[in-house]
Amino acid sequence: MATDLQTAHQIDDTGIDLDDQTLLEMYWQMVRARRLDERVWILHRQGKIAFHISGIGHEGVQVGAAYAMRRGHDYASLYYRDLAFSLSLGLTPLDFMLAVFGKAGEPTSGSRQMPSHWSSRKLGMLSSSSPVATQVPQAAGAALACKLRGDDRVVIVTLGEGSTSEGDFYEGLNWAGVHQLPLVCLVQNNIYAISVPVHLQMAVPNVADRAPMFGIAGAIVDGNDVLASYRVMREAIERARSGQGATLVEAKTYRPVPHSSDDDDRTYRSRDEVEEWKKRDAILRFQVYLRERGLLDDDTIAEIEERVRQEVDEAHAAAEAAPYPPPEDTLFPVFAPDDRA
Ligand SMILES: Cc1ncc(C[n+]2csc(CCOP(=O)(O)OP(=O)(O)O)c2C)c(N)n1
Ligand SMILES: [Mg+2]
Repeated sequence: MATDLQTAHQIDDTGIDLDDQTLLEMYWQMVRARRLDERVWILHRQGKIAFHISGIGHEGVQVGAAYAMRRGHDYASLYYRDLAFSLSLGLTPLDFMLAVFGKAGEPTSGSRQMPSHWSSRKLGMLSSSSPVATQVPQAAGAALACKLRGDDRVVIVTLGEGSTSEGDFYEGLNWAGVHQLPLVCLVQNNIYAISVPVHLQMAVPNVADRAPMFGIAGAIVDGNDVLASYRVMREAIERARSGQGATLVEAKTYRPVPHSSDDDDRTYRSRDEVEEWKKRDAILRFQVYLRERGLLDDDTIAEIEERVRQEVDEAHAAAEAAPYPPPEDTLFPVFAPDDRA
């Protein structure tokens, strides 16, 4: 469902069946991801960590998408912006902090990979690599495995709009169309690939316009509306689960911060543009909605902020105090353990 972003400051809760507790939990997930992310920016500016790639601005679509999944059952193949998505699937703030500090005990690779290369067998998160869009054919392969096994799992794969220029995107979705795979490809269109604006990336107005050429369904959603994102993703996931094939979902959103800690976004976009998008921030919009529903007020907002601050403080302190991996760890793990025994 297309949404006019110029006028969409409200939350579209049409057909949403989430109970009050779940709505508040989703709000907490978004705030937790935001505050954790902000803390990591500070750590970088203090010179305590080497690199950060931020998910700020993308929390609405990611939390909406994660809650649309059967978490712990479906598979997710995520990309570096997906902090809020990963936390919603069960990654902890400490897991992430260990990664940004490069410390021992980091669960995805013992800090062998850069931060934000999410993976967890336990949480159903496929391992990821740095070349963008390689996850799309990998996820299509996982979806084919689900289909061949005859289970009812769905694979959700995410990427940015710039990454849809890669051949892997076309190969993966072509395969998904041919084999009617239980795959949902979620493109988080934040209108920039580092400094390259979307109009230099593609000659059609929407990423989802390409869905018909793969023979799959397409949908566009306002990614700064958490409930609209939830609904569109849930429809796509149920379509996949019921054997009706893949969907290409495009969530329109924005990254109000630089691409990464190594980027100066003032060289390629105006401050006015950034400020304009900040008014459509997903957390603020959800907060207004929850206030109107009587689920939040100043006191409960402050309580949630305090709970989140404590959680971020604890994760930060524990990761900073943790040891670095021993040097010999560089020699392994190179191969996955043989778990057939
Ligand atoms: C194959 C490949 N080419 C280039 C890069 C460098 N690179 C990393 S992120 C990125 C931008 C991707 O933009 P987009 O897909 O829109 O996602 P966003 O960062 O905006 O969320 C680029 C070019 C890479 N990692 N892999
Ligand atoms: Mg982008």
